[in-house]
Amino acid sequence: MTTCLIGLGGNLGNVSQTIAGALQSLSQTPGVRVDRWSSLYQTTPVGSAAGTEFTNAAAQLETTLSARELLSGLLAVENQFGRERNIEWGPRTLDLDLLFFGDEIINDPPVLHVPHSGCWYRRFVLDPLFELVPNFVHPEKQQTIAELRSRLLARPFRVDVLDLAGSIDPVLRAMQAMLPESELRAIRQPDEVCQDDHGLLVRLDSGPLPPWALPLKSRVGWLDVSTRMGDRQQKLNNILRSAGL
Ligand code: PH2
Ligand code: MG
Ligand code: MG
Repeated sequence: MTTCLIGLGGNLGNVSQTIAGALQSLSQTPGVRVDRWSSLYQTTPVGSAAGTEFTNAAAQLETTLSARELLSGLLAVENQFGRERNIEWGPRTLDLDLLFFGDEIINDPPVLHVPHSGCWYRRFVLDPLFELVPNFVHPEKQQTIAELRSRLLARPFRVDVLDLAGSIDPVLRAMQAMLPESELRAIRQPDEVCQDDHGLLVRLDSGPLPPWALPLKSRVGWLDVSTRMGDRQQKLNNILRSAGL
């Protein structure tokens, strides 16, 4: 048996009814038991194509399935509730994300990444999780859900952006002007990284890391958003919005 945590969300149709129905369907999936679920959260849509306000929740499951089998089960329930996949990060009736599969770290691209890559800095994930499992330790970040969430609540909200190409300043200046509650800094050398763990450390570009940056890879808060979505400003905007700014 493996204890799993999933995120539930949607912003099309009657989402609270859909989420209740999805939990019911999951509990009827062979090899899956739904143990606990959080209350529903109304959340700010993250992503330029995401549409209107979302409803989000989290649930704790026990399963005898493998992570891959469970993922197929989640997909089947998404389809049952009319999920369509035409716009990336677009509006949806139901999204079921496998956040944690026990304390396993699984990278089986393109579909299976556990822990879910965005779960450690998104309030729409951490708020419902905090209600269920505040002391659960994120196996990669080595911080509890409560610790990860409290970083998002701190003000000013600090984000260190790894700037390997030395070109991020204009983006940071533009974002900073719009978001006085945040403190955005470009990091070009390891000694510029703050030693405490209160902020997020993110990377917005792609390519190999230079030797000086390799030690940062193991740091709590590391985020590589290099391969997904449009331009850097949009990426940073998504991170700030999903952190609750
Ligand atoms: N899911 C997305 C994109 N944006 N925004 C909120 N508030 N909640 C979500 O679940 C969500 C989102 C892609 O899965
Ligand atoms: Mg999702
Ligand atoms: Mg999903």
